[in-house]
Amino acid sequence: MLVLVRLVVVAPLLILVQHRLHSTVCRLSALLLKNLQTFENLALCTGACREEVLWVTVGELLALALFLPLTTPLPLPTCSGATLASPFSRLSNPGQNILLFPKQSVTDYVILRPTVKQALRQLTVCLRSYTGLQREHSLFSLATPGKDNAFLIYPYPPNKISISINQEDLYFNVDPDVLDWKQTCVAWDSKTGLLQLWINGKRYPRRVTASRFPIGPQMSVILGQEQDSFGGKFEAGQSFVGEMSDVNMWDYVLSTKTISHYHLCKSGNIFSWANGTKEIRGGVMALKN
Ligand SMILES: [Ca+2]
Repeated sequence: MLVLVRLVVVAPLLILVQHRLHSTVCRLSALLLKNLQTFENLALCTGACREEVLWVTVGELLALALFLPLTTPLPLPTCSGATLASPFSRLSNPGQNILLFPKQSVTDYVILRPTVKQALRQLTVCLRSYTGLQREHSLFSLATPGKDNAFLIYPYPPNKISISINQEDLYFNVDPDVLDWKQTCVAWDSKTGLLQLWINGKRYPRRVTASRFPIGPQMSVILGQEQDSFGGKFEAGQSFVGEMSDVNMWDYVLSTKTISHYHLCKSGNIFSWANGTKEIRGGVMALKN
């Protein structure tokens, strides 16, 4: 009788448990491999973004522990909620603002107040923008007293962009625009003059500026308009019309690995989109995702 019970009840139970354990170990290995990318994200993320990645990972591990059938793979968690297929088409973290510049004007703009105590020997600026503009326009205008184009990001759609450093204009040929969110990053090092431009994580051929002067520390940073004097003298034909988000500034050069990462969600150390002061002028609207 005991043998029969063992054969009919215990043996199948043991086989089932073994199978489950084996299956779980396999899935755990697969999950860890899949999440190498996630952990890489984690290293780049801070604040709410970091929590989001952590919670999704914890959720997946809990699901495994409870033997939930994972017949379809869980989506790869990201900082922005974007899928890997179109990493730059989605928006920023939930709760962060998008600025809408609704019309061509000289009155709609946003002043940023970066924390800069000494002249910048290095600078990286990243931002996301979404516009249907087919004319030239300012994406990011940083003026210092006496230098209206101390650091200027100025696209000429569809496939050219000018970066100005201390009044020196350098032109980059870039891939033609598509009507979608676009991440633009520019980094400059005053010691070497090395100027780098990335659009959607792709770095274009690097340039070297003649200028080697540090920028600032006094500076006027404006989104939506192009300054021809310190804090003013705008032209409607250079204004930005569209949406902008995730403008961050660093007083050092970000690595290509960080910038080329699909889900850059690192906050700037001298201006952070999440926490920095943004002063809205005119008809600019702050919108949620
Ligand atoms: Ca100017």
